[in-house]
Amino acid sequence: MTTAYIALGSNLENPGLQLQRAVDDIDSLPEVEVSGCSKLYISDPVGPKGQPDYCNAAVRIETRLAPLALLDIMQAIENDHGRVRTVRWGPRTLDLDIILYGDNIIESERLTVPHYQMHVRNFVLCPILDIDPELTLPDGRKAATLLAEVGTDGIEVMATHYPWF
Ligand code: A4P
Ligand code: MG
Repeated sequence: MTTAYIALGSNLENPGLQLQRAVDDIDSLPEVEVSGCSKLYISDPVGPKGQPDYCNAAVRIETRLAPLALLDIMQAIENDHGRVRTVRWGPRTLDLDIILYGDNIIESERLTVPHYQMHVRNFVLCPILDIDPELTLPDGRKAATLLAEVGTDGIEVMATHYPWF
């Protein structure tokens, strides 16, 4: 089994409920067990201006799926939530990013792990630190140190314990 972290984001069509449904969808996969869930956050959009605020959260999972198989399943859940891919960093009903996959470093055409922006995004670092305050990246950097560098501007807790609604 491998422990992995998935970041969830949504800023369309009732984002908080989209994320809660997505956690349920991930937990109901036969190949995946959710072993931890963060608080629910609201955050200022990074990327194109004029898009709605985001809801963000993260889950820790235990899985036997290989990284690309996990990506395929996460993309299938995104598609189930009506995700349409248009503008890079543009609005979306559901975004599921693989943040960490064990201590693996993966650089392939379809997958970069650790996620290439995780160290500069408080809306990724805050949720994974809810689950694991001592979390360390494969290169030895502590997630808590990265969050202290990035700060917590533009992000607020919406709900503490899952289920959030
Ligand atoms: N891909 C590569 N590595 C990964 C990974 N670790 N996890 C590839 C998931 N996918 C990965 O992603 C494009 C391609 O990235 C995938 O086909 C996969 O093969 P996408 O989800 O289709 O496109 P995207 O999400 O628009 O692009 P990108 O660059 O992944 O955007 P991000 O980084 O996901 O950013 N602001 C706030 N406040 N909160 C947010 O959650 N999210 C974004 C999206 C922008 N601004 C935000 C937020
Ligand atoms: Mg994405």
